Amino acid sequence: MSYIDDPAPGHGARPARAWFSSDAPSLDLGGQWRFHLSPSAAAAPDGVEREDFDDSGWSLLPVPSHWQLHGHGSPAYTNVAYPFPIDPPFVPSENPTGDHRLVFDVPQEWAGLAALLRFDGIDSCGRVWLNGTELGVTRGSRLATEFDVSAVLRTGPNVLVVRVHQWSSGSYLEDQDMWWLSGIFRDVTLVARPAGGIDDYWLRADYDHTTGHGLLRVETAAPARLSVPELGIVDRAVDEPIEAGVVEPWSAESPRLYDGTLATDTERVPVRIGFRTVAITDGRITVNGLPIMFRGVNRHEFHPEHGRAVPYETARADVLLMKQHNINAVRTSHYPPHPAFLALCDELGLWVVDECDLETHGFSAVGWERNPTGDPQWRDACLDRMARTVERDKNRPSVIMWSLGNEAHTGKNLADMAEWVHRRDPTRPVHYEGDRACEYVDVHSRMYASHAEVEQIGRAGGMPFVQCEYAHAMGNGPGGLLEYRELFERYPTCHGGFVWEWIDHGIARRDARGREYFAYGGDFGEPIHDGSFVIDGLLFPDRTPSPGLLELAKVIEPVRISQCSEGLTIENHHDVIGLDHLTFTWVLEEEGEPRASGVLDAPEVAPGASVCMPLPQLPATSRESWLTVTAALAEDAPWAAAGHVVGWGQVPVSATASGVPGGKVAQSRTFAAPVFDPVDGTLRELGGYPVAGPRLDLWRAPTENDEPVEAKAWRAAGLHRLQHRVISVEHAADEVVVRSRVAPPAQAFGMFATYRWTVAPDAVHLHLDVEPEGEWPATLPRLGLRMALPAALDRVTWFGLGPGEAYADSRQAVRVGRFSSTVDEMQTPYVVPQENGNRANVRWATLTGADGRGLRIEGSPTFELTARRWTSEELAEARHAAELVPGPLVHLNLDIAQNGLGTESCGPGVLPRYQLHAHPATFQLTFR
Ligand code: IPT
Repeated sequence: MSYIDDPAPGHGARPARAWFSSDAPSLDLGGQWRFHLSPSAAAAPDGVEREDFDDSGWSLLPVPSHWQLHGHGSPAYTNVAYPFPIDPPFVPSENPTGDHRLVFDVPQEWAGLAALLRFDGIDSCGRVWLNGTELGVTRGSRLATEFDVSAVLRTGPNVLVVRVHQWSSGSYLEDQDMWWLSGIFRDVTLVARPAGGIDDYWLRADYDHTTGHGLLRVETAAPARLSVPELGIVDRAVDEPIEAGVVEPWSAESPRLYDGTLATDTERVPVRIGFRTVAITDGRITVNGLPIMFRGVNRHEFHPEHGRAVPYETARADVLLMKQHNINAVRTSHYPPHPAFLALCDELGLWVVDECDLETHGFSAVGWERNPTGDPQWRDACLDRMARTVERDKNRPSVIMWSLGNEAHTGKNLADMAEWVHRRDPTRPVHYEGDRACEYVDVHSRMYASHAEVEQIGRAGGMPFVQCEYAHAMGNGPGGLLEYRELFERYPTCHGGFVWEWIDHGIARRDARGREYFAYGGDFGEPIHDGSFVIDGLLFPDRTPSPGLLELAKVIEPVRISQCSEGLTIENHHDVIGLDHLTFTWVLEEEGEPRASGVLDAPEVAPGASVCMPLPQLPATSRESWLTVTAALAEDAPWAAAGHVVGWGQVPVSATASGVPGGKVAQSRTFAAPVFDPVDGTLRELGGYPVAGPRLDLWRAPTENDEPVEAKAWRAAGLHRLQHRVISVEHAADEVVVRSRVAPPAQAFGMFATYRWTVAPDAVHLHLDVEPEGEWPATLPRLGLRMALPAALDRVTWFGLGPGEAYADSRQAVRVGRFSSTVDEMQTPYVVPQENGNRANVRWATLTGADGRGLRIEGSPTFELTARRWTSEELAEARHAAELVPGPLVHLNLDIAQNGLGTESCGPGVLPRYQLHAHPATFQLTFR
């Protein structure tokens, strides 16, 4: 059997060990390498390993990288399906094979030093030679492999050759839902190993929450000494546990690290120590004695240009963005990340579930027959991957749980992996969602459980429960986050969960017209692909936060401010820390205009506690007024600057705040009389502007959460092609009444819509009555009016919820205020175009041109507003955002309501309370 197909782990490598740096010399071998791609292993050139091989005709390729992102072959995306036959452990002969060559110089100081060559990630299988000598074969794409090169390395020029195969037996174990991308995609480092150095170490820093004491236990290969100056530990032998005295514990909320040094006579290793103890007690996961709540996300490693070759600054940006959006936990779906990411989690504070590089999801297509996790011939590979995960990352305080992998069904090899972890590292619980019966794991885990199921699980109690994936953030959504949070908080054994997923894996490309777009499955001509299912993150591919991330940040905010009988409630939802790092300020706005502001003297609130306090002294107002209270960082934190808002709340403070429209508008202009079509009664001119509509509309460009179920029903019902029959048009002096029936073709159900226009000198008033007839078979995407205005009216100001979009079940992140934007800026650039940009509970809005003139629309009390330069039909038609071309009109939807969003792209649909059904309704708008 070829080494490519061999189901065993790779060979030739040194045993796995901790990832660390030291004062021993090292050489980063990243940079421009010579590269040649062959369509198969058989077609690859002979003799590449020879030092004198002539590679001068080869291309240059940066390392680390994926060759598909540098013009060699192309990326391919599948979620579950293997893009090759299920014929384990064999892979196709058509196996793109990339030869990489580098000549590097080793300085004279290295003479006589032992050394190793470390590869932090090669996808999927690499055969390695140094100076013509074969070192071995790597497998386990997202795991480190180290070869001892002491006998082969020399000072002066050395020739390193790596032959990488896209497919190998390892591919069967790496069926994660992501792009298939190959190559040497993480660092390559030459590391000197001084004799008597610290080859490997395991530093455990326990925290006893009953005494506040820390205890250090250090395992090293060679006798070593530890110094932690801040703790008065100086050059202490580590052969026995070291009592550290009273210490500040490490947590995601307070990531206290003590700097130290682990040393032998020949090597010094800087260590960052975080004291913490993880336990499961009475069905609850505790850290340092306190139960914790995961406000987490699943993070794949992704960059829109570099794929999984994620630059350090990008990894850092991820951690900062997470912290800035109140996220406190990461599941490293579905493989160990670059180790530097975990060091950032230690430093900035995130709970980490570190997942092994293992997924065999494609076997679900054949009823899990011959699934590697149940087949003895794959046992070593499974255990090897687990050991390499644990050994590499064992020193990270942020890692508080190991995960065996993802979607690999259940099997003996998984049970053996769990057993190995339990023996090797009893300090951290084991997670694996696929162990449905919880036979070998320590926590119960589910993915995409509906609210009702979470409720059941929470009620039943027992083991600690996490949703390792939930709230599928594909396209516009997720909806229903608030209701998940309520359940997580209601039941003590519920520990929250991890939203699927952190970022859209869209690959930056330019189309024939030079427009930038983000590619997804199928865009590279892949014969088998899963389309946009790879675009399901809280960040757009360029790391712009989506509305879904803003919603999540608000839902999980650790300080909550709301109304109570005496005034304001402040709740502290941190697990560990108080609120004294926050400054509370308030602002009173009258119809969205600031009237007064001040600092709130908030009392200290312990974690899990709340206080109710009186409102500040406020001046009287007459129009709709809201008090907004904001909790912001009082000082710069390592992850955000002073002033960064952590939580906020609004309290209505005027009689009109219940939604009764605001006060008078200053009228400075006359309003041209409206013009109605004499035959069908539709409005043709409003305020002197040519307009189309308004008329009844039920359609929206389906979201990706609508598509699998709801949108099918909507299309079957014909809601995308309504027809309007004018029943009657009555003209009176200052009134026009149009009665119509609106219905899809081939259906008997319909809706009567009566438009009653009243014309005043300074305004036109519309009173719409809607009356459904017959059996409506499905929910409605929306219920409201659509109309079109000249494109020049593209500046929008509104008083309502904002600044961002909001939907019935995703409405926590917006607040009542006065906002200004433009039609272009009101679009949310979902990678796959779909309904977006809805502004909710709008009391009034103005649409004006450059001259400041335009139209004002008032609700009675409110309406929902979308404005765009294309129609819903054009929006639904486009496959990429760049395809949307502004037309000559601004298209408005003025809605009574829209259906919620839900997460049915993978998970539950819209909760009943947020579903929109055909119902009799009255809707009033005034145009000025
Ligand atoms: C689940 C996978 O674990 C995850 O990797 C991703 O593919 C997600 O689905 C969908 O985006 S598995 C699914 C069968 C619930």
